[in-house]
Amino acid sequence: MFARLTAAAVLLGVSLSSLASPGEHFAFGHPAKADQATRTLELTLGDMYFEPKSLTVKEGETVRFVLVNKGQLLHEFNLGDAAMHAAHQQEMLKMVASGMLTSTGMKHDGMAGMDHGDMAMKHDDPNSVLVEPGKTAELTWTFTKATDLEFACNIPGHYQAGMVGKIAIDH
Ligand SMILES: [Cu+2]
Repeated sequence: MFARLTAAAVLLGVSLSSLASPGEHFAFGHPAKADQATRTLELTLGDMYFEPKSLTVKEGETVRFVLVNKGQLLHEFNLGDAAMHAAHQQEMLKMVASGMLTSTGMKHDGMAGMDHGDMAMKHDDPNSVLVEPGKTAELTWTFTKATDLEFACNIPGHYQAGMVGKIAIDH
């Protein structure tokens, strides 16, 4: 009985942490509106690379990232530290295993009928955006604190194949 309750609590915790609200704040900053950005940076996402490979931003700066996928595969642009990326890779593995995430896109069929438990599988983290092949997506972020940040693609195997870059934050 105790084990079952603990398992339920763990599941609930996962579910809640995945239901990030748009106003959510992270240790290194928070999402912002595109028109609040003071700089636009364009990045190319390709099959297993980012170009450029590293970025420098200023502490307090709001950057609008324009993400152009020139590859044949679905890619992600995700802001976080190495531990956050490792955790997100586990979530994405589950999405692939469930058939919700394919190599070229996200399945939207059946999403409307999801019950609360399935909501944990939704890819809606405010620090992340998926970019389908040939498409462009945007993410605007305010960097509030200098940390060891990386931008990464956490689709299974991509980070390990080289889809990760460093973000240096100037004071
Ligand atoms: Cu990728």
